[in-house]
Amino acid sequence: MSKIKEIIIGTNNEGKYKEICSLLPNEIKKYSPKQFGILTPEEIGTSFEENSFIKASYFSKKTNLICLSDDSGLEIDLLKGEPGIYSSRWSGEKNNFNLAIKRIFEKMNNIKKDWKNDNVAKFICCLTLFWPNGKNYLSKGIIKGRISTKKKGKNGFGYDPIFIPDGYSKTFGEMKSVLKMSIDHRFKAFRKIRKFFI
Ligand code: ITT
Repeated sequence: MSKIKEIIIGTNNEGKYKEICSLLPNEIKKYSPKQFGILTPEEIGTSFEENSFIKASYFSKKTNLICLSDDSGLEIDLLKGEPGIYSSRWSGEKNNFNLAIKRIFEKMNNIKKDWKNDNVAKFICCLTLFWPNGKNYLSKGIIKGRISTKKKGKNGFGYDPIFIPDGYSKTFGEMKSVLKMSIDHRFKAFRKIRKFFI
């Protein structure tokens, strides 16, 4: 198997782009959709797998490059899995995560008064590698944890300030990014496709 030497990282989310870049070996040439002026396609799938595949095949076909795409999100048990595949859409057109987090707190408070010590959540990431000849490979990673009652920390992006992974007392937003990136859903999904790069 010949190892991948150049790739388009199929995301327009800066936080995800940075994480994926640091998971990939330094020597691989990395492109972003921004460099080609390509927007993310509409995510019309009904699962992380479908949306991840939609993005990878789209960016690969547009650029004739191998694409690695990411579809991810936060599932909260108390909210029956919401926001799930709509995690990005909950932040609105302007990617306002203060708004998305407020909505989460409101919904959780409405369902249960004291959810502080008793709530379960997980981050999910589905990565798709798509080659211009149509070959593709999907891999999924999950990290379990709980929702913090307050936003904490300024590191990371998106829902990081409210997610506390199992085994830790800090949110992803309070953790050093190298620690988050060595345990999270994206890292777990990446482990299974590392062989294509190294
Ligand atoms: P692309 O489709 O262009 O990749 P997006 O932001 O729309 O960008 P998704 O559809 O996969 O990406 O949405 C996933 C959302 O879930 C994303 O907006 C993040 O805010 C959130 N999310 C995913 N992984 C996260 C992480 O590691 N930390 C915090 N939030 C995360």
